[in-house]
Amino acid sequence: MMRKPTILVTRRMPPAVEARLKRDYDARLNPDDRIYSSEELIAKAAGADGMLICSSDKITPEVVAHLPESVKIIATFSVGYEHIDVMACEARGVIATNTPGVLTDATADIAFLLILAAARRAYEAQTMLRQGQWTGWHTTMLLGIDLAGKRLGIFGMGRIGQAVARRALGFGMEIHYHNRSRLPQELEAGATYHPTLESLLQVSDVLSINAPSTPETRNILNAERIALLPDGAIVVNTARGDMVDDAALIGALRSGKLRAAGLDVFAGEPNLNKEYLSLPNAYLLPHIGSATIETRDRMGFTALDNLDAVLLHGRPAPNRLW
Ligand code: 8YV
Repeated sequence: MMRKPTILVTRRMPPAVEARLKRDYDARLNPDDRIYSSEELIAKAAGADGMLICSSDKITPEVVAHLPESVKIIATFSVGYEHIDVMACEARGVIATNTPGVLTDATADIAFLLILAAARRAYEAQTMLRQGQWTGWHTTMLLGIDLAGKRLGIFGMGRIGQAVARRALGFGMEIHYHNRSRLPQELEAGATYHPTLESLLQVSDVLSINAPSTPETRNILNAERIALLPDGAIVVNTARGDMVDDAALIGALRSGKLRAAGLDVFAGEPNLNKEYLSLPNAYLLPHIGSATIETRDRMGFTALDNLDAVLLHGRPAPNRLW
């Protein structure tokens, strides 16, 4: 019988994913879920045919250069792939893959949770109640804003941006977006295209960041661009924290330029800028956009479909990055 290919699995996986890994591969699992250093990644990959990684693993050009020859494919358990130097992989002939499509709805749901929480002051309300400070109802207690009739600006109109737009239509919002290229009319579904981010910001009562993190988008929401937003706007981010200049966002939340923010992602996770913690108008989540039972299984299975194609079936990976 042919030997099972060996996979280095850098993080603990959902049980159903580990079961499939064990069935089809000689899987080097990480039951303690400790994050490996670059040196450990390289050492543990010795003799492995493939790697199943997460966004917490940094696949730098140095790591790629030192990976054993045996590694043919690196499958990341994520749609984002800013942690992988795809060019370095390409140069060495290592296939890199991601998991697009399967976490669209879960992430769009969290974007909406953040929009609602920010608009309706959910953190302040929850805190008041839990701290025993709710002394009774009155007409001006904890007033938020309506979403119906407000303009939602979506920066990055890929799968997740479009799923946020679909939800927003149900809430009676008007959709605007900026994307590298304009969508075909049927996908636009009545949304207004802005050829520049600056133009989008000027009409965004609520801004939702759904773009990928790239060298071009890093720190893109800086003080000058925040100043373009309407006074009292809301900023929501479910994509990557490094697209936001934290000091500028915190300043705008303090000054009242912005009404509120909802953030699921942060620069330098999990070590977010501590100043966010003292802001009552910041609704903060620990990167749970894709954290549902069904979605995490689908992410693992999609990563496995990529590994299977290359290592079990000798076929092209369905979600190859180059
Ligand atoms: C994951 C994500 O939680 O898919 C992504 O890009 O950010 C999240 O779904 C995480 O990155 C898992 O590796």
